[in-house]
Amino acid sequence: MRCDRIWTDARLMTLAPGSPGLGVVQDGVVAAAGGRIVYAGPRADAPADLDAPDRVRLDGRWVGPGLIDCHTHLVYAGDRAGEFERRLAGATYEEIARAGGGILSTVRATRAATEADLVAVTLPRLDALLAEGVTTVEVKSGYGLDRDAELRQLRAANALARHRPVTVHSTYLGAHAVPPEYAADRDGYLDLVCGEIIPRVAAEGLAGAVDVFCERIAFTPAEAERMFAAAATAGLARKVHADQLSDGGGAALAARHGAVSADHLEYTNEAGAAAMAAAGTVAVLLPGAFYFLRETRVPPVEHFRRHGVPMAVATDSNPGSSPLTSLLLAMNMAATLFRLTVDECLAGVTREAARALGVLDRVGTLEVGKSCDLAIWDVERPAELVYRIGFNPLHRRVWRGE
Ligand code: DI6
Ligand code: FE
Repeated sequence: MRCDRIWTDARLMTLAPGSPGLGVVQDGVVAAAGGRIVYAGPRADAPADLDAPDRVRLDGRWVGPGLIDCHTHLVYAGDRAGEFERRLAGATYEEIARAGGGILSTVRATRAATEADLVAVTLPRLDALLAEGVTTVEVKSGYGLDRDAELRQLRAANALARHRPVTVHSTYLGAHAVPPEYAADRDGYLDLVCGEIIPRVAAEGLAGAVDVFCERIAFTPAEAERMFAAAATAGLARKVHADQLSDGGGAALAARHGAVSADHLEYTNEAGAAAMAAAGTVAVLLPGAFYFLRETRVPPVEHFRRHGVPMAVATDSNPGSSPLTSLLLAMNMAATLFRLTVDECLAGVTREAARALGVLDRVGTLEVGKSCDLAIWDVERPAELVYRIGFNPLHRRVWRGE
């Protein structure tokens, strides 16, 4: 079998569904043709005629799927370091948000930026993720809030893939906050989002999903339902920022609307977890926000396990509640703060993150037919990727076979 490139002498974590743990292969080979995996498995089982002009010996290094950051707000302008200082002096995140700071302060800066400005300020953040082996990233809008600024933010997100070798999935989060000009007319804002922006985002192919921040300081479940109905009509997937600061029934809401994921979930109750399991909704855990807001209530990981809810882990990279651009550190926090196992963390930034984006058929595991997106690690054991803090053992990142 003729292919483009073969990696040999590798230890694999295939993450293939059905294989136990990480799907480890001790003496493994990966072969790529046309950017896709044509073989990943034991050397002993490889096709005898496997051949390629380019053979890379990995000297026993570990090879896993490229990492997937399935929840970020990477595109924004301005910064919130001053707000951080106010929080250090005693103000709370909710107080700052209610006083017109928080998300709305980033909205002011983002509205003033051009698409090119947004791309330029985002690339260093994206590069930090890529340097740790990220090959797929989700990016939400939600800092424009008016039609043109939201569309601009989504265009900037999609443009990132023209500047760097990475797959970008964008999500429309018009329901991040009520914009100031609609403060006295929430229904008017929903009319704009549902009647105009969601159909336009779908028609122009600017995003594949709609997300709603369902919370006391953001949107009610009834408001979220309106937006999910519009998203479904437009053929877009649904996602929810659910139960982050209070139990608003967000997990059950996500399940009822067939959401691909519900994210945060610190305050989710057991019925919500059961509903998610039945609906196949992925729990996206965001320990960076938990850490940075100094939350004390941890997501109900035990309920997710018991009911069989798939768990992903992401950075939630954003200027207000999680200024984090390290998926390796997110894994360490998921283990240390939420008590996820090493295998759960590693599956959470690969296979389950792909599931949370609805793209498990294309990425997230080392399986034939998938995009050849690899992270090659200089570690002795996969556990080191979760255990170390502030250390980057990436040897090489491969995106679509290159
Ligand atoms: N939940 C969060 O933690 C972020 N957005 C959201 O819906 C916060 C975003 C920000 O503070 O800028
Ligand atoms: Fe978020």
